[in-house]
Amino acid sequence: MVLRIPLRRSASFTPDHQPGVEVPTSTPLKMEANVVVLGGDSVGKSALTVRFLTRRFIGEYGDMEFVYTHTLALEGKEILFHIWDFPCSQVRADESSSEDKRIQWADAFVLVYSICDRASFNSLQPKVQGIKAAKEGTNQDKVPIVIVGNKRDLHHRRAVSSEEGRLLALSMDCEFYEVSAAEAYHGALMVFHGLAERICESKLALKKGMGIRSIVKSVSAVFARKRTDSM
Ligand SMILES: Nc1nc2c(ncn2[C@@H]2O[C@H](COP(=O)(O)OP(=O)(O)OP(=O)(O)O)[C@@H](O)[C@H]2O)c(=O)[nH]1
Ligand SMILES: [Mg+2]
Repeated sequence: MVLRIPLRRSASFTPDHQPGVEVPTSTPLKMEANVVVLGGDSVGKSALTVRFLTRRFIGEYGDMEFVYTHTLALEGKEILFHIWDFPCSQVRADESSSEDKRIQWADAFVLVYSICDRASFNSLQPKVQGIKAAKEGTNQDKVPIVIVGNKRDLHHRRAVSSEEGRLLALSMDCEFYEVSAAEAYHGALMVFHGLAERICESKLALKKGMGIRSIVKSVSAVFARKRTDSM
């Protein structure tokens, strides 16, 4: 079931949950994550999102902005995605801080380029750097990011090789997929599956980090107590 919620410009960007946190329900393996789909003009952000949600390719998507809600089952876990898809034209029209607000809102990112559009590919590296810089110092050191080369069916117009896409993702510690939203559902499913796995990994790393931090804290407290006792 897909829920469509058109956003108003004045919508609050404040996240209503902690990043990738388990939802406290009777089923403990439920998680929730805010996902933003970013990328250049007409690279297929909406096509990819709608393909994942409905399994369909409609062809034209207009320039509406939506937050979709969708649940994905993954190896005994359920991930509730809130997926924010907005047209590239709006990023240009809005004040420059709007993309920063979307980045703050998100726990995970899908970055799309078109394999026929080199400029859309070139724009991704600074975007990944911007996301990582924005999340630095938060409890989200390992940000789940998937890079997607879309329009794979248009191989006669290819301007970016698969190897370049793969290398970029590798160098930025991101997941990589090359897909055709127009041709198949499977690619879109793989993208969000891969993202869900990254979200789980990031959550695990966060738990481990918190575990180590609390051990260090207790050991430091013991030593501090010993020092005061011996004074
Ligand atoms: N051949 C082909 N066309 C695609 C594919 N994905 C999207 N398109 C087409 O590319 C155009 C743009 O797709 P959108 O999904 O609207 O692109 P977008 O990135 O959401 O664009 P904005 O929201 O305007 O920034 C549409 O005409 C789609 O039909 C694909 O995999 N293959
Ligand atoms: Mg769109």
